[in-house]
Amino acid sequence: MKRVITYGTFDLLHYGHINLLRRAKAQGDYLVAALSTDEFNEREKGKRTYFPYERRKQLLEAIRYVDLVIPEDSWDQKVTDCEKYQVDTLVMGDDWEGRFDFLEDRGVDVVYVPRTPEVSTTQIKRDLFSESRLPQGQAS
Ligand code: C2G
Repeated sequence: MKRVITYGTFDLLHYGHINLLRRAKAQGDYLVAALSTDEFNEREKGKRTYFPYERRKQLLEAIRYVDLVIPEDSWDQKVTDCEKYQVDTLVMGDDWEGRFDFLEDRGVDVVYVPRTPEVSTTQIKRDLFSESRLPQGQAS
C-alpha cells in the first residue's frame, strides 16, 4: 500500500483543493490530509479561517480521496508525520515548489502538482465583497 500525505488549510473548500486532493490520491492508495489548525493558521499564516477546524475537518473527511485527516499545528511536523504514517510520497501544489525537498533525504518522494490557477479562497472572499461580482467564469 502506497501512502501519500498533503498539508493545507482547505478553507472555503473549492475545486482547486479537490483537484489537488485527487492528484495526491492518484500518487498512491491511502491519503492523509494534514489540516492546519485554527491556531496554526493565525500564528503562522496570519490568516483567520472562515470555517473552524472541526468544520474544515468534516468537509475533508467527506471527500472520497481522503482517508485520514490529522491536525497540522507546526511547520516542523512533516518528518515525524511521514515516519508515523509510513508515508511514501508528499504532494503539494507547486506554489510550494522546492520547499519540502528535504524530505527526499528521509526516503519520502516529494511531488509538486500544478495549482488550479483561477481559483483561490482569497479571490472568493474578494469577489464576495466586491459590488461588481459576477458568477465565476462570466466576463465582467
Ligand atoms: N491549491 C491548488 N490550487 C488552488 C488552491 C490551492 O492546487 N487554486 C493547493 C495548494 O497548493 C495546497 C493545497 O491546495 O497544496 C491547500 O491549499 P491551502 O489550503 O491554501 O493551504 P496552504 O495555505 O498552501 O498550506 O505546511 C503546508 C501548508 O499547510 C500549506
